[in-house]
Amino acid sequence: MNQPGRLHPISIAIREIAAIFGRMGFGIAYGPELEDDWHNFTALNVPEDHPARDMQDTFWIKNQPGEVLRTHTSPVQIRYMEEQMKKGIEPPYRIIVPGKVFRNEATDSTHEAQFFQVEGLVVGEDITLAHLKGTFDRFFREYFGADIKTRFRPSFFPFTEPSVEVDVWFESQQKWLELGGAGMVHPKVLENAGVDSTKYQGFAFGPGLERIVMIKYGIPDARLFHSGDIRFNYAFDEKPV
Ligand code: 2U9
Repeated sequence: MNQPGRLHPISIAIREIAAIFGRMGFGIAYGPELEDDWHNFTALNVPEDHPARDMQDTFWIKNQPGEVLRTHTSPVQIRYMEEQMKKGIEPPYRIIVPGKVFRNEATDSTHEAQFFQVEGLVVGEDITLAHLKGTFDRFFREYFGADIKTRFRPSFFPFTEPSVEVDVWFESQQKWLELGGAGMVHPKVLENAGVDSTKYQGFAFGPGLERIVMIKYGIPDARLFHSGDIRFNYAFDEKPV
């Protein structure tokens, strides 16, 4: 029997998330999955001896020193700022960056060696952590429903200062779930991308996509996303492609 195709739930989520951020004035940016050391690590203030660079965490390319499968989508924001500044286009910038990322680690029900992130970046004058809080509240309310609330806990990332973990309260389950990190872009990172950090500030965020989609639909195992079983796709979208 001929069955029409269906969108993968990751594709559905990226479209929904892009639409929500689109209504808040965000554009969308893409970049290469094969990255160089500068865009994946150095420009993002990840030092030479940081464990993230370790062989255990990063897929390096054989006989190609300095080339990596990107470990996050953050290098795309660096490329975006570099390109805008080269063209003489100053902030404000507002982008989200959905894309596949790679980690050299053992897989289980909540970890895959490849997964998706939706990162975001806002750069402008007088941008504060309050703008980040407002943006997250609005996004999660639209994606999960009006009865959620968000809270920030202090955290650390080399590329943001201060850094926060973002929790979302689910009224129906009466619990907080950790949904990703965020923070104010480190001034060194703005400078590395050619942006004047004395004039502009920014916030950035980097949740993993599978976790958000698993919570929305109650999906029990992250490995289902990349199983290649077409019946999985039929569970999420009524409309043929
Ligand atoms: C630029 C500056 C700052 C992106 C960010 C996170 C916080 C974060 C991890 C969460 C779990 C990745 O999926 S994960 O392993 N990331 O929490 N990412 S802020 O910050 C940026 C990005 C680009 C130029």
